[in-house]
Amino acid sequence: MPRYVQAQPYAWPYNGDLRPDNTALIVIDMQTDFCGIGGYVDKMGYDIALTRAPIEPLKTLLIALRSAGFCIIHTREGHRPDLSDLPANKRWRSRQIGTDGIGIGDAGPCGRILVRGEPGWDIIPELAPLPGEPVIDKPGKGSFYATDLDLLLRTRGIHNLLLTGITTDVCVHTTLRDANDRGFECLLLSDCTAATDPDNHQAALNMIAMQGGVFGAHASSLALLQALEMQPCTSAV
Ligand code: C5J
Repeated sequence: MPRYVQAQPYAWPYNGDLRPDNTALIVIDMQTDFCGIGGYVDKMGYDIALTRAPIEPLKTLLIALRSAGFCIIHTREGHRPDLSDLPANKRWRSRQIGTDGIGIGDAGPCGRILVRGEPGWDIIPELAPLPGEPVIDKPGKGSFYATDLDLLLRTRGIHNLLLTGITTDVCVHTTLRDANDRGFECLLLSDCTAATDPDNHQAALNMIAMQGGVFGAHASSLALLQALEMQPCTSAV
């Protein structure tokens, strides 16, 4: 039985029962559009050093959890090339930042922003999914909306989710809240997530821990690996 994770505000999960057959790692939207040069976040004028910060901790975490046989699921936010799954509100809102009126679906430095098949939409090479790891293509911020993620998790008997990726305050939090409502125990790994605004990242962590852990818990990836009695290792063996 693994030791408890020293999570805020309480040990997680309540029974300490974290196993490859009941726990999945979800890596959310580690796409060029959110953390690469010329991607959507870069084009909006945010500092991509912030959204790139989870890359190294995630690489280490993936090596450990893959070698232990945990279920790894990746997500990508994006839309069909004909934009038939891009709601008008999402499109016009995305066009409000900057002076060029360019937003989701429009041409940017890495191709059409958040459009499936475009260079900016794909997952960054450093964190590329391995063959057999499911990739959920989602049109929304949440990973459950209009996807088969819930079905995949329940079919595998997953009860616990380790949430990582970007951005903490948007797609990660939307997924966390929805997962919690669906009955999944959620642990967000704080160093494996990031936001375009560090205060929002911290606020997103605070929101998880309020009311005694209303949405779940958060901890560092190191605390998780220690609780699983795994050594952090920076290269695959
Ligand atoms: C955003 C995301 N921020 N992956 N998407 O629009 O958080």
